[in-house]
Amino acid sequence: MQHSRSRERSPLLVLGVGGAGCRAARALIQSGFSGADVALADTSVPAHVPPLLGSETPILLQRAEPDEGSRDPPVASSGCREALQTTFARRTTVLILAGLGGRTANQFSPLAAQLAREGDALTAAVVTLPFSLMEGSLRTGSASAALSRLAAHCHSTIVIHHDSLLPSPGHALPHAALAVADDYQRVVAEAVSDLSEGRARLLSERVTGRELLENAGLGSALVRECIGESFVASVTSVLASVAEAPLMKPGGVLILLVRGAETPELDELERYRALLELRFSGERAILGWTPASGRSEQRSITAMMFPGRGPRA
Ligand SMILES: Nc1nc2c(ncn2[C@@H]2O[C@H](COP(=O)(O)OP(=O)(O)OP(=O)(O)O)[C@@H](O)[C@H]2O)c(=O)[nH]1
Ligand SMILES: [Mg+2]
Repeated sequence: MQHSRSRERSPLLVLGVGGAGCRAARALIQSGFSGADVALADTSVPAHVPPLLGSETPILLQRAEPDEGSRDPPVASSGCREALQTTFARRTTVLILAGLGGRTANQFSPLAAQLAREGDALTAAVVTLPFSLMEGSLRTGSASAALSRLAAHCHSTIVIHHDSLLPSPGHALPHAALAVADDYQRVVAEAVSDLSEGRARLLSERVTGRELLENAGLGSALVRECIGESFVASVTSVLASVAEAPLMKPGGVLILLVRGAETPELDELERYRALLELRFSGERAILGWTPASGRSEQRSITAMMFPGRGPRA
């Protein structure tokens, strides 16, 4: 199993779990994301994956005994637990990516979260939930059971619902929606890492991105590309979609993270903050941005909605 490696560890580890999770983790790196180590955990070693920067740690997940259904809690071999623990050692943040619904993702992402958290890392996950019509109720049901187990261990868990990306409910062609979901997962993972590593500048004083993630709980995300459109206009329309969904309760947090804005736009957004605070009084709405960097300069807004538990938890 994995043992200490000679090169220096990054405090941030991105862990892909299962087929879709591993693909998402690789896509993140391919998009130019840096400043993190990447580990790919799956029950089989992919046959011909081209090596990527030589910086990925493969972790072979093994079940200790055959499992019949997928609803049982994971029974992992001790070697596989050890491999995860070794990979998590001395990390300050572990970000788990997975497509819930798969047997591997369902079983091992909650375990990975548990071990990361026991290792004292800020533990966050960005996961997808299956298409309910196309993938069936068995898969959807097992995915939501896995989500509960996962969220119980994570400081923050952000869900991307595949269903919400279909042009209409029951739409028969999920391929385009899958591509959108891939993109969402990458953008949201970048936003989470910007928050956890202090790269995102928040317009709300007295709170850091890390503190937000430590208390966020379970939420969902919305990504909006801003092509040829002002950010304030986009923020306004994102807010309208958020307001339509009666999601936010007192104690909830809404984080809007803007990427790719120019300085005058940021000034405009800063002025917009007062309005935002008024609109969401009682809840915490936090606007922030990620300063321009070498990596993807896609103009986008990521809205992360953590509803909170309301007055009576
Ligand atoms: N966005 C996106 N989601 C995917 C993709 N492939 C699979 N998924 C989703 O992820 C879920 C899990 O699929 P996999 O990751 O292949 O499954 P696994 O975790 O490897 O589990 P097993 O292979 O069954 O052991 C599926 O139910 C889909 O909802 C993909 O390419 N993009
Ligand atoms: Mg698989």
